Amino acid sequence: MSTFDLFDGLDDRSPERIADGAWVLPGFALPRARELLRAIEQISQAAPFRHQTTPGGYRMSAAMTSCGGLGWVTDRSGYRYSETDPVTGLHWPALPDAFLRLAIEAAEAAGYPAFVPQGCLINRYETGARMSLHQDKDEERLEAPIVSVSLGAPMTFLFGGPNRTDPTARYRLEHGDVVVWGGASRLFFHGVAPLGKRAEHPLTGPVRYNLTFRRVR
Ligand code: MD6
Ligand code: FE
Repeated sequence: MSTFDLFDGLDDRSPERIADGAWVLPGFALPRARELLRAIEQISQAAPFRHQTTPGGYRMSAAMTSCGGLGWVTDRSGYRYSETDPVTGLHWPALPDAFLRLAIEAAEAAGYPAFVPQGCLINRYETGARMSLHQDKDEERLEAPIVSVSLGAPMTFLFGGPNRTDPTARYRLEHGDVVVWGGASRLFFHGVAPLGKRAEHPLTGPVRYNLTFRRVR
């Protein structure tokens, strides 16, 4: 039996390999989705969502917070990982057990059996919010994959190649979908299109959350 047999009965879409080392796992997080949303609510009480500023001075349209040992922050001085939340001055809230188990299981299902995340960045998108094409390269451990979990309203994910100008494929990511990627495509450009005016989900209304689990150091 392969790990993918665990998907039976959860979702009629099959795992899809979108590049060398990169997989979309439809519905992989569905069994834990409510628990994950409750945990996001709790985390955001201790470490509130905020719109960060890029080094170039732009306010990001996605609101962010983090949990675990390291959170991702940006301001006029650059992008980096930080052990503490610059808004509260405190350590980030702990990585909930449900987060940790999901990240490890999803990585394993995608062929990364040794993944243990060091932190989780939480993005919150409201209508019109987006994430322009970028690479995730602030991590020192590029051999580790990134595990990305979508919750709430559906959104269009853009997945390109090693160069910014490479053509991008579009994937609709729904509540409970997980994307895992590393290996040869670890530094591929990607982003999300603006959250649509009518995009919504019964559990979150017109809001999408994205969790990305990372190994940083
Ligand atoms: C998002 N995701 O889905 C934005 N980065 O809201 C990312 O930027 C991302 O999904 C690295 C790996 C997986 C991702
Ligand atoms: Fe990214």
